[in-house]
Amino acid sequence: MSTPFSSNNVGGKPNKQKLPKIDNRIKTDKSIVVNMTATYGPRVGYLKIVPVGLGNGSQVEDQKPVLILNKNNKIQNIIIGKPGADGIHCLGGNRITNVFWEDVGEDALTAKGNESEYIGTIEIIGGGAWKAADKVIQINVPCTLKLIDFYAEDFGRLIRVNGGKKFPVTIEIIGGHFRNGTSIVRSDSPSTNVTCKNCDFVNIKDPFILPKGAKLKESDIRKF
Ligand code: ADA
Ligand code: CA
Ligand code: CA
Repeated sequence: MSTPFSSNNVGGKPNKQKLPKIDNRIKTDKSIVVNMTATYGPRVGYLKIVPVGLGNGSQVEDQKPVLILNKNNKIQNIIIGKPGADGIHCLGGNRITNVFWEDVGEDALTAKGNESEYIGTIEIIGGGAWKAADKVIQINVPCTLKLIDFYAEDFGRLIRVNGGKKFPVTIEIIGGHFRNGTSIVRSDSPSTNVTCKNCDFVNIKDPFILPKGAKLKESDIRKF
C-alpha cells in the first residue's frame, strides 16, 4: 500500500504538505451516489470534483454531500474542491483511498445511517484535509473508523462523535500528520474506544476530549 504522505518524520520537524496535482476536473450540481462493485475514481492521477449549488461550505447544517458512498463502496484518488458542501457521506463498509479536501465545507466526511445499527468499518487510507472551520470527520452512527496515514491542517475537531450521543464507536488512527487543530477526537460517548499510534501532532491544543469510561491508547505520538 502506498500513500503520498509518510507519517515517519523521524528526526526533525515534520513538513507541511500540499494537495497533489490535479489531472482532471468536473463540476457537479447533484450529489454523486456511488453504488458499484468497482472502485470509483481514477486508478492513476487525481480527479477533482467541484460542488456547485450543494451548499456554500459554511457552518450551516443540511448542506448536500458531494458524494454518497453506499454500503461497501470504495473511492480513490479524488479531490473534493471548494466550497466542499457536506463532503462525503458513508453508509458503512467503505474504503476511501487518497482522497483530499482542499477546503473542507460544513464537514469533510460523515458516517451515516441508523443510530441503533452498527454500520461496519470505514477505512480512510492516505489523503488529507485543509481548512476545516470545525470538524473534519463526523461520526453519527456506531462504526469502526480507521484513519491511516492521513494529513490534516487547520481544523477544529479532526474526529467528532455526534454531540451528546452515547453509541459505541471504535477509532483507530495509525500514522498521520495533524497540524494546527483544536483536537483529534472529541466524543461524549463513554463507549468510545480510541487507539492512536505513530502520529505527528503539530500545534494541537487538546488532542483527546473524552468522557469517563471511554478508552484511549496512545503510542509513538510526536508532539511539536
Ligand atoms: C451537528 C448536528 C448534528 C449533525 C451533524 C452533522 O453536529 O448537531 O445533528 O447534523 O452536525 O452531521 O453535520
Ligand atoms: Ca455539522
Ligand atoms: Ca455535516
